[in-house]
Amino acid sequence: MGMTNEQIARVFDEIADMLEVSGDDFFRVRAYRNAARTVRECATSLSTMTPSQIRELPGIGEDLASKIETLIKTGELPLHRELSRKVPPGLVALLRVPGLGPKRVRALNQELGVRDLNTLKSALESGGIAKLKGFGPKLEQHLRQYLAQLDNKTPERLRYVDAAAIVAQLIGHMKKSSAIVRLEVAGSFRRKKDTVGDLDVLVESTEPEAVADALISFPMVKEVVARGETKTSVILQNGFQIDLRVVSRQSFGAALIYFTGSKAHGVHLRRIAQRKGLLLNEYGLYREGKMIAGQDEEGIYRALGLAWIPPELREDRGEIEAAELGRLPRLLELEDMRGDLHTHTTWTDGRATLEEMALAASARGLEYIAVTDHSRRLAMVHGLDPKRLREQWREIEKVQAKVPNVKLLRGIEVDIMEDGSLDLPNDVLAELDWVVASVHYKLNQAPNAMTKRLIKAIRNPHVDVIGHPTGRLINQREPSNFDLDEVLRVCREEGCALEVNSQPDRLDLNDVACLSAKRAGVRLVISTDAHHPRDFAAIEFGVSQARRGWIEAADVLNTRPLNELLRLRR
Ligand code: DGT
Ligand code: CA
Ligand code: CA
Ligand code: ZN
Repeated sequence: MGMTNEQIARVFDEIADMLEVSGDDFFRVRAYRNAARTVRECATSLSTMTPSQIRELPGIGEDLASKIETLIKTGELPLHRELSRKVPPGLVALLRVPGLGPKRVRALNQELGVRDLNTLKSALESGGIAKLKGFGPKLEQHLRQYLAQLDNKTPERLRYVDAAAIVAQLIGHMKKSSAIVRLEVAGSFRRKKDTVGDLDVLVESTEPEAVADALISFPMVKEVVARGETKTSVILQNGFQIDLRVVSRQSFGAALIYFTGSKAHGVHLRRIAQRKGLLLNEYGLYREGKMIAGQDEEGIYRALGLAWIPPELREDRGEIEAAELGRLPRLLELEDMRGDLHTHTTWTDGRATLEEMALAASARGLEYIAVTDHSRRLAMVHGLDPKRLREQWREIEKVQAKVPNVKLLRGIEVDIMEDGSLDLPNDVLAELDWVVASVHYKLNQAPNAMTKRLIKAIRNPHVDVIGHPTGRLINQREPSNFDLDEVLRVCREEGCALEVNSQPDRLDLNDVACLSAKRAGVRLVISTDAHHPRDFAAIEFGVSQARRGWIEAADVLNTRPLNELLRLRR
């Protein structure tokens, strides 16, 4: 089975919490807390240690050692399971409320029936708390303020990448439950939206109780907000919500369509069903009360006269009409990407050398990368002036000899100045294989000025692509305002491309702008803006946004082999 030290430590911590709330012996609670700390701080993975080595760990006696062995072997512990059944999870969460220790939590539970944050709130409203032994008006006031402040925190939508990290952990946890036949994360996450409001998890199972238990025991869960027969909702420590629904095999496809959404897509599908005299809901597709499809998505779309629609397209932006006519786009795939045309190195603000980046590109099977460090305007990161740029070309030559299978293009990410001129002279730009031009300062110019600024850069014949065109940073900075249609028109006229920057907090252009670019006949470049070898993996996020924007391989320059790419340059 194998568990990480952190996972083992968490089980011990949870046992300590639950023992504490149920009023267990102080020394026993402390023994589990100490064990959790020992395990967490142990530099070797306990799963690889012999039983006698485990017994030698400080504070780990015979009893704890055999519990660790059971955990490693089976992934769980009878004591933990038993306590989880007895102690409501919301009660443990109350331990973390400032001012509430185990004694007070127990008193609240026994005297006032408080089980979690919600019931604590009701108890405060009905005013019984101040009268409890060991409480008082001051603590009551304190708790009120604390809960009010929790309410005011509107949780932000998570970046897709952060949701993906939670999903990976959730799947790792849930797959330990044998009750789960199939699990899909639906909702905006499956549609690969750039931000995700909450997770909608669908599970096929005949044991909904066991599936709900599995979710509730997910270590990141802070609070259970709803638990019904087939639906359970929890809130994680970071405020993010997970909605779980358990469905039967025969309805799985119908539920998947319904909960993948978008809502607009679902409403449109139901209208089509009605037109055909059918009824579509989250359980299936019915004709005169008889189910004619429901187990899989394809069958339902087919019965509606539609081709199966990739989740990224399900926004009711014309995909249903296209599916009816058999004219869905053949969406870009990750494997179509042949090169990366925006990368940085330690010559400016990258955190890996040119050689490390080239080797990483080679390991990922890229055919070419453009080395596009910053220009001199970005003095903070030692942007390149013409002299240092020429020095970099000598290093490119050397590294190219060592890494022959990835073509290294001499490039630059040149700054677009406030008036639209570029930060390096044209004769220098003319010597480069690839020029990205980007705005990095004064992003909040008036729309007219920004449109002019971009257009002037686009009109420069040496510019191949505009980098991160709107400058937005998800949850941090709004996109700059400009006339996108006008910019697209000039891009088309000049043959200048626009970038889809794949960094998880940029995703710029976004999905909708990708679609506008395609309709305007403007080519895209999908790049990672990698500052480190591990950043190359971010290409996945750029490709997802492009897919949401109906982009096909032919719309993207760096799906082309190198010779074709260079021929297509202006
Ligand atoms: P999010 O969570 O804000 O990022 O976006 P979604 O799309 O995941 O929305 P969510 O979690 O509220 O609901 C998941 C899916 O469930 C949604 O995409 C479509 C379906 N759904 C939810 N509420 C309704 C509704 O009132 N009518 C219909 N037809 N579908 C709904
Ligand atoms: Ca959702
Ligand atoms: Ca939801
Ligand atoms: Zn940049």
